[in-house]
Amino acid sequence: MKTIRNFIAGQFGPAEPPSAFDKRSPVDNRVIARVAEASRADVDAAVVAARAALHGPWGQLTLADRVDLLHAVADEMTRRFDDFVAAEAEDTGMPASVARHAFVPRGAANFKVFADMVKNVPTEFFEMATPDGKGALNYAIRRPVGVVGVVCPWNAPLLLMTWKVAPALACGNTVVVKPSEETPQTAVLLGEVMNAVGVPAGVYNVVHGFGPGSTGEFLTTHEGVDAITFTGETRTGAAIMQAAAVGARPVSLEMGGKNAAIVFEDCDFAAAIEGTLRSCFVNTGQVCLGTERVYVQRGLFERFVAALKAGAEKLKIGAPFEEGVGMGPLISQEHRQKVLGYYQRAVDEGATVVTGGGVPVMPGALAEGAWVQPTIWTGLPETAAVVREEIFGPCCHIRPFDNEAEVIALANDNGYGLSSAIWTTDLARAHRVAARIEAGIVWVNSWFLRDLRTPFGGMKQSGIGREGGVHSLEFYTELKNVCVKL
Ligand code: NAD
Ligand code: 6OD
Repeated sequence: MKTIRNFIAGQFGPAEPPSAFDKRSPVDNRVIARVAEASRADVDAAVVAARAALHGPWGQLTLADRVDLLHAVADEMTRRFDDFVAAEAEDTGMPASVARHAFVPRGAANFKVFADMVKNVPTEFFEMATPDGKGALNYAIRRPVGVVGVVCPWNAPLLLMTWKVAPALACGNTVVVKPSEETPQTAVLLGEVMNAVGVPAGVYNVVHGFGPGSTGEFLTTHEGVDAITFTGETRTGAAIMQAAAVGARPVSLEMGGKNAAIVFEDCDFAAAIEGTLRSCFVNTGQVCLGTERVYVQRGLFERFVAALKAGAEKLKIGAPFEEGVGMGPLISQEHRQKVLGYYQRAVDEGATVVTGGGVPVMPGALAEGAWVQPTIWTGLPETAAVVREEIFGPCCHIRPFDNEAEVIALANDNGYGLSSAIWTTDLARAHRVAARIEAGIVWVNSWFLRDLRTPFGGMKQSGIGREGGVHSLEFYTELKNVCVKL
């Protein structure tokens, strides 16, 4: 049985850690690894190592050398592409094609994009008059925030971790990463990459474990952590915000969503179906930006429901490396219980189950995996639990609407505000609706089209702060003004 170890100060922890937990496969529920659980002392050692690197070899590198090293990280990740795909697929059960075409390449791209961005970031400069007539010059410089605690979820582990680690390092910080207990492997592989290309020890550290009373809490309450960046559930984010309040430390929170797709009668029908299918079912619906509420203009409703049903029923459910697989299992048995609980609740609240609603029959050992069927409901009121709450599974509710004002009100009537997709060929309408939707990201005639320079984050209970492009630099640096009297 392999051991997934902590990575502290450039060293991997012992093969037989004093405390460890099982990592099970989502595909068949087998134990695939033992994962070292970091103690408070391990977390302390990681933070001390990160601080030492910040003031030592990492802090002394020129910007150009730092940028070159981060490019080398991306290149080494690309060289070890298959290892990352295998680890990501084994941990999450996602189709290898999703890891291969979307999440792993993005992991490497994050390092290149943010390294290049810090090289080119402009600064402010102001000349000012002074009473003696000689004047003064003001210029702003950016400095790293310090040691950053990075707390990650399990749904796109490498992409979401590097989305934070890459800009943090590019800005000159050092990090202590707490991967999800469900997905420990790619963070450790990244440690191997860091060592291989010569990133100084202590710049990147990984501590495994759980949240409350464990590694997550030890890290976020550690007084040596200068800033915390988190992706995960909204109620976890609230707990982390409280932890960050001690010492008044900055937090960036990327949290849950209950995202709406809005389909107008004048849409490109094929594109709307293809995009909505992806946004509901890719990664088994475990994408924060995914769609769980679909509003379709009445004249198109029946046709749209029938086409989405047909698309969902065509998805091949299977293990990551099976030929043609379109949907994997959920992350765990525990998460499956939660999703199936919502499937039952939908029925209890009077839904019409258009398709799915249960567990697929899987062959052999796969029968033990965390499988669920892609599921579509209609006929529920907006007050129903599956219409209001984030499920994080492969499911959506579809409801008809009559006009623009009505659908804007429906889409906005939710506590979350992460993303939305609008499908229409009327560009004026697209701009009008996009401006009024309460979400941090609005796609028009697409979904999950990502330019890493753009602001990313949620409104309302979906997040605090924006990452992406220069917005990441705002979080990962302190901006200081220098005023020089001439
Ligand atoms: P989660 O909140 O359960 O866990 C996230 C991380 O926080 C894990 O590493 C966990 O161990 C840790 N944690 C839990 N409690 C903690 C505590 N009290 N203190 C410190 N750390 C703690 O989330 P999850 O189930 O891993 O991920 C799914 C959720 O993440 C969904 O709600 C999804 O919408 C959200 N998500 C949001 C985004 C986004 O960008 N907005 C992206 C991906 C996922
Ligand atoms: O593309 C990204 O940068 C990003 N943060 C994606 C989030 C996916 C959520 O599951």
